[in-house]
Amino acid sequence: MNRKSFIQRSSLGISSLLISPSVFAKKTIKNSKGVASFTPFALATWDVQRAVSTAGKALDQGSNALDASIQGAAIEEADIHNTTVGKGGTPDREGEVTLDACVMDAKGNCGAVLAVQNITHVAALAKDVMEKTPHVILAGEGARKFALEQGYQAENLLSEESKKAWQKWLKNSNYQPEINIENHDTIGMLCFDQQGELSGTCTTSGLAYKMKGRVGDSPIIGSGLFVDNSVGAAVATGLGEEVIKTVGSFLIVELMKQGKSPQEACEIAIQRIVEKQKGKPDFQVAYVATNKQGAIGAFSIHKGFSYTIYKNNKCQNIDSKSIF
Ligand code: SD4
Repeated sequence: MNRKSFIQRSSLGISSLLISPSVFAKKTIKNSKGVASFTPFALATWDVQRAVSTAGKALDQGSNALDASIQGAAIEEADIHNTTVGKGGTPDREGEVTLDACVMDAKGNCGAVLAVQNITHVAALAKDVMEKTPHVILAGEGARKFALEQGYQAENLLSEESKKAWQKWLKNSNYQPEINIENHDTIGMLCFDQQGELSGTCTTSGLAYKMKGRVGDSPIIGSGLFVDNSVGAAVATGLGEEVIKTVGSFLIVELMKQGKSPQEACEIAIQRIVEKQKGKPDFQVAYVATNKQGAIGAFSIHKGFSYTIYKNNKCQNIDSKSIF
């Protein structure tokens, strides 16, 4: 550790102890590298307790925040019954499942994949783009080709369940954003590790029955996810078009940087979307955020959004506050 990061870490530790002693309860414990050990936690959009516990337990065992968030997200990506993420995801209106994901680490590095077909673990693929290419984003066929070169297996992502639902939808082909139903279950996962570092992952099959080629906020750094390790991190779920227009996750982290709590920052970011609408919006957007002191905020336009947190061996799903 260089002197600057030592000083930053030391001063962070002192001020954080004053703010939230429980988060830093293990501060005196040293890990194998002799570095002060923070109490880790994992946090995600929606009721995904298996995924969040997986990430949280990995953090308890010393995993770094980025790997833990990807490991947690992978649980949902592999779950064929989760029709909003990974394998079994809801297809576009042409019947093809295309996945979006991004990751961002504590150093501010990021990677993303857009509209990828046939690859289940797109969060891990986004990390590979970040680490193994000179780029930040790979889209479509290029992302798929890169995945295959890296040894990922090509798989059919369209489950029988999702195929049947799509065939039913085709009868009317009625496209309307829905509130809180299955088409709003993007997994955004934020992790804080024993080294006191924050990272995050966002993974989704995007809106159900989207136009072919449509990409939402989830893989867009600053919209679906943003991490600033000196401040905090935020993730989004819901109608991506509205999140992109307000660069929601970046906005929340910047508001925290200016002194807002995670809760205040999430509320302002939701307000920013709602104030542009005439009346009550007929779509959902929700955010979850954390700061470096471990304070958590969540807010949504409509009722029905919840988030999950794992800390100190306890996993809980909590209903978010909302405007309506
Ligand atoms: C998108 N934000 O593609 C995503 C959708 C979502 O659960 O949250 N789905 O716009």
